[in-house]
Amino acid sequence: MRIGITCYPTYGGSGIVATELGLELANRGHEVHFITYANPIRLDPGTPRIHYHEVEVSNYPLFQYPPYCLALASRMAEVAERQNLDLLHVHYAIPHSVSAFLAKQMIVNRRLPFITTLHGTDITLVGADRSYFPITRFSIEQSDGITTISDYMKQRTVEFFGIQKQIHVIHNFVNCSLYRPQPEAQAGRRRIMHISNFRPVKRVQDCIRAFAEVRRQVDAELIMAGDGPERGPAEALARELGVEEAVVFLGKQDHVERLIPKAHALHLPSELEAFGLAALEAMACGVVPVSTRTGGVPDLITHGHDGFMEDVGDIESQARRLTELLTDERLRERMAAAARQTAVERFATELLIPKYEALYAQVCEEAG
Ligand code: GMT
Repeated sequence: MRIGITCYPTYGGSGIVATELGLELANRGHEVHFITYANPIRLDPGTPRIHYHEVEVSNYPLFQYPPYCLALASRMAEVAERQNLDLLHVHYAIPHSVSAFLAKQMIVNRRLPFITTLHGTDITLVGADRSYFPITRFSIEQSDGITTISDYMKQRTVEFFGIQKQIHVIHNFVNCSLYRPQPEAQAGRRRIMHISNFRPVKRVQDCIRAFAEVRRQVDAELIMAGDGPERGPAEALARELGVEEAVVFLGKQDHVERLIPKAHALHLPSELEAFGLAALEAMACGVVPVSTRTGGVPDLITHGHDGFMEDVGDIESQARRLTELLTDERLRERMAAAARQTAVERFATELLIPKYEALYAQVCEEAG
């Protein structure tokens, strides 16, 4: 098939999933056209059957806000015509599904179906905002196919937006050949890792507070990968709690599959996670996640078996779990093996990409 994919190309889980999906589809022989404002991260130029079409947004003195949504719609329609795309698949509802809807209307001589994948904050935060609620609901309803990444997200979308159409749950996936355990990388000090875009919803300061508790018993280090508005306050807190020597802020990272296997535990203390892709990537690497019991995380983690889930803000319990993992080698090894097994048996790319392919075939057939 010839598939157009649109996502937020910079750092963020939805863009990562969209990019990995495009790469996997291309591996399986499909022709994939990314239509975005920048080359997606994790996408190496020159990958066979992958094409990138940049959306240029020109400014004009009248525009206080340049209309990216319209430039994107124009580019989608143009690429769809020129490349004879079978469908568009947009990730993150706003504004991508609105642009796809417009592009579909612009194609006159045939039908161009589009699929919207809902990832999290597009529903829980942005879409819930009064100014975006009606257009979000409209564009989801107009989609020819709707998918989301966890049962929680499906329920939330139905309850909050009253969507009548079928919503397919296709969980996030991981390439288990790329993300794999590397015991030799774990040499040296005990290591906790956090990976996120450092937005308030990630509660990164809880990582620092829990780590300060862990440090009372274990000579561990904390690796903070990613960047965003909460990085400064987290750095200040590390200084305030006297643990700054043991906390490393790496900034944005492109190849987390090389980084994660170095850790002995992953800490994800988010307020809300629609799924928790970083936890899945860690599990595939045999790194046990300590997360919060929130949103779609229970779709992924079985508490006490392949990871731990504690209440949001319960730093004491989170620190206790992290300490257990760093000090009890048999527990860590048992849970690491179970985490890897969960990733391989339930969330491997080979299991989940065919679900997208089946949906593509279905919406194209329905479009005639
Ligand atoms: O918050 C992020 O990590 C970014 C955000 C996004 O939409 O780009 O991620 C969401 O999508 C990921 C991939 O499907 C999910 O694994 C994350 O749980 C979800 N984030 C939130 O719900 C906060």
